[in-house]
Amino acid sequence: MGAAIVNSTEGIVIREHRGVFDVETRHGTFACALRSRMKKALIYPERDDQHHSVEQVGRIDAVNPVAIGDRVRVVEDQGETGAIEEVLPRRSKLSRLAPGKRRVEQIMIANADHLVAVFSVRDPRPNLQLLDRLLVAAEAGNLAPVICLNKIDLSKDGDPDIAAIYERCGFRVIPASAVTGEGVDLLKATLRNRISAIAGPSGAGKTSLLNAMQPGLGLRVREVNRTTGRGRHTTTYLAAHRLDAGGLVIDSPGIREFSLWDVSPRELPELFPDMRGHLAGCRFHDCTHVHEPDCTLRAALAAGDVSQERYDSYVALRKELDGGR
Ligand SMILES: Nc1nc2c(ncn2[C@@H]2O[C@H](COP(=O)(O)OP(=O)(O)OP(=O)(O)O)[C@@H](O)[C@H]2O)c(=O)[nH]1
Ligand SMILES: [Mg+2]
Ligand SMILES: [Zn+2]
Repeated sequence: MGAAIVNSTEGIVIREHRGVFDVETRHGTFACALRSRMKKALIYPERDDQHHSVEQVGRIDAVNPVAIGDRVRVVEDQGETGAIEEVLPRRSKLSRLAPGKRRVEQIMIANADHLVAVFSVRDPRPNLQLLDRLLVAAEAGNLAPVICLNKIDLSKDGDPDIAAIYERCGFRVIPASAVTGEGVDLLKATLRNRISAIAGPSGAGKTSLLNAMQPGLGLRVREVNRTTGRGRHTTTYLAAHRLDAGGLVIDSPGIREFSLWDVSPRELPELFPDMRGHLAGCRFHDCTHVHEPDCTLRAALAAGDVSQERYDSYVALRKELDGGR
C-alpha cells in the first residue's frame, strides 16, 4: 500500500482512558483519538472541574459519542496510533441518564449480546431496586439479561431466596462463588463466543468472577470494607477482555446509581417481562397500575402472581419517570 493511501479499517473499542480509545482491529490494537468533529460531543460527566461552553454542549446526544463495545471506522496514522472517524450502528446498548445536572445519555456499553448483572448475596447485600433498574435498561437496550448471584458461599439460612424471586419472573439466575468456584463453569459457558456486559455494585465480585474464569486475566480486585460490607470501587474504568474460550467480556466499575434513559412512563411496565401478561385488562387504558381501581396488575400482585419486590421497583421507577428525573 502506497504511503499516500490512508489505511482505513474497522475495529471494536475495547478501552478508553481520558479520551484515548484502544481499538482492536485485524491489524492489531491502536490507541485512537477522536476526529475533532466527534470530539465536540465528548464530556466527562463525573468530572466537575470541567466546564463547557454552550457551543460545546449545544448539539450532543450523549456524553460519550463512543462507548466500549462500539464498532468504529478508524484511520491509522503512524504505527500504533489512529483516529476514530465514524461509529457504526449499534445493535444494543446499556444506557443510563448521565450522573450530573444535565439531562444527557451515557452509553455505558455498546453491542453486547447480553447483560450479566452481578450481585452478591452478602457483603454488600443486594439492592434489588438497582438490579431491577439494570434489568429494565437491558430490556430497553436490546440486551438479554442474565443474573449472576455471587458470594453464594456467604449465604446463610434465613436469607431471602433471591434466585427464586427472579427465576419465578422468568430470568436466568446463575448462583456462583468466585471463592469456591461454584457456578464458574456455567458462567464461562454462558459467556463463550459472545459479547458480554458485566455490571453491578462495587464489591459484588464482578472482576473476581472473571479472574476465576480465566486466571490469566490477572485483574485487580480488592476487599470490601469490613464494617460496611461495601465495595471500594476497585475497577475504575470500563474495559473489554478477550476470553480464551472465545468471546469478549466487558468489566465495569461498580454502579452507585442508575437512572433510566429514554424510557417513557407508559412503556415502563412492558419492560418488566413478568408483568407484561397482566396489563391488558385494566379498567383505564392509561392505568399507571399504582392507584387505579380494577387494575389487573395489582390484582395479579394480590394473587401472588407478581412479586412484591418487583412491583415496588416498578412503582419507584414509575414515580421517578413521572416526576421528570
Ligand atoms: N466470600 C466471597 N468473596 C468474594 C467472592 N467474589 C469476590 N469476593 C471478594 O469480594 C471483594 C470484591 O471483589 P471484586 O472482584 O473486586 O468486586 P467488583 O465487583 O469487581 O468491585 P468493583 O471493581 O469495585 O466494582 C474481594 O475481596 C473478593 O475477594 C465470592 O464469591 N465469595
Ligand atoms: Mg471490579
Ligand atoms: Zn393497571
